Amino acid sequence: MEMTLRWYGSKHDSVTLKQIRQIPGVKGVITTLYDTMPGEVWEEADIKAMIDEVEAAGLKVAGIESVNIHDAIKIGSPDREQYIDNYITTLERLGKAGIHMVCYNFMPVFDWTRTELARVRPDGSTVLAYTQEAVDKIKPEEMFNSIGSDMNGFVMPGWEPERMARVKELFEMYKDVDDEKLFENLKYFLERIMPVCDKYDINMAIHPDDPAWSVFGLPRIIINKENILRMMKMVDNPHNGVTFCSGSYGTNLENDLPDMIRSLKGRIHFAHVRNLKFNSPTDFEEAAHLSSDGTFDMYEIMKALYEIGFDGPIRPDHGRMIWDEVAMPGYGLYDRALGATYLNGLWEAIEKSQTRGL
Ligand code: DNO
Repeated sequence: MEMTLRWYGSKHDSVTLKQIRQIPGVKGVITTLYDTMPGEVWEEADIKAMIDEVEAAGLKVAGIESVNIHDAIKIGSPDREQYIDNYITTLERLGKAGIHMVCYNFMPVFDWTRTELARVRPDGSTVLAYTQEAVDKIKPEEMFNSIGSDMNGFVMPGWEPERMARVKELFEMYKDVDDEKLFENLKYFLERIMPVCDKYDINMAIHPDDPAWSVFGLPRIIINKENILRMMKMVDNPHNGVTFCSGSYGTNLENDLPDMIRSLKGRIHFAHVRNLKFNSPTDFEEAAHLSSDGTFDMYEIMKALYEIGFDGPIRPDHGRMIWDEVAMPGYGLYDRALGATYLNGLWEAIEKSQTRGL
């Protein structure tokens, strides 16, 4: 595996490449052209500038998170052809620039959803949290207003104000899209892009829906083992793979994370590893990465990744806000650096115990 950190670019991130470079074992970043809109073709010059900046800091671009999918593709409207063509051009340019992993999601309207961005934990740190009870009490168009003021002045990915202003309109656009239709549209998209992925060896890594169930009645399909295996089979190409995100699949306590990892052998192209603490099955908060701080057995998750021979980029995921840091919620430096170090420690122990036959 290749340990990385997500970075939003010097214009948007409070964390610098220099700081990332000093986290032991982190050799690369996962980034994106944050100023592009879904559906746009990425300019070659912008891709090059992004790579040059990262390389000048002694790091590499280990993959893109995300090249976002235009709603027309998810809805399956006639104008999707143009947006798929644009996506293919972007992939081609990324492939030519030496990028081989692209993360994306197929969630309608909302990307990841949280009801609190700064819940205080017993140790005084603050974390992102979710309760179904809070979602049930508000209308989708109120979602942004209810958490927007806690973003510490940053624009969070998937929560761009321009997009949130269109929530009502987006719901209307998705009104005829159910789970089956969404699967069908995903299959159509993947079949169209696989040739360019084959040509440039680009691993597509779909991110799970977070939380892993329907929110506000919207269809959500990337939520469990059954659905993800269906997706792997429906476009049976190794470039059609997944981002294994423990914190997203893990929102549903019925998902057996190590078992899911083993069943996806060869198709996990990217891993997000983090822990959650459950107060009830529908009330969870994001804990430190350490197993004992939350609900998941992080050792078993890393061991499953090791055993399937996972060799792609991995990153610690959302961190707690600690040590008075002011940053984008979930994406500060300190707790993610602790997370990377912990995951590296688990990996080293697993690797040495397996190779030395202990
Ligand atoms: C949240 C992230 C998601 C993820 C997208 C992938 O922190 O994990 O926003 O990047 O869903 O497209």
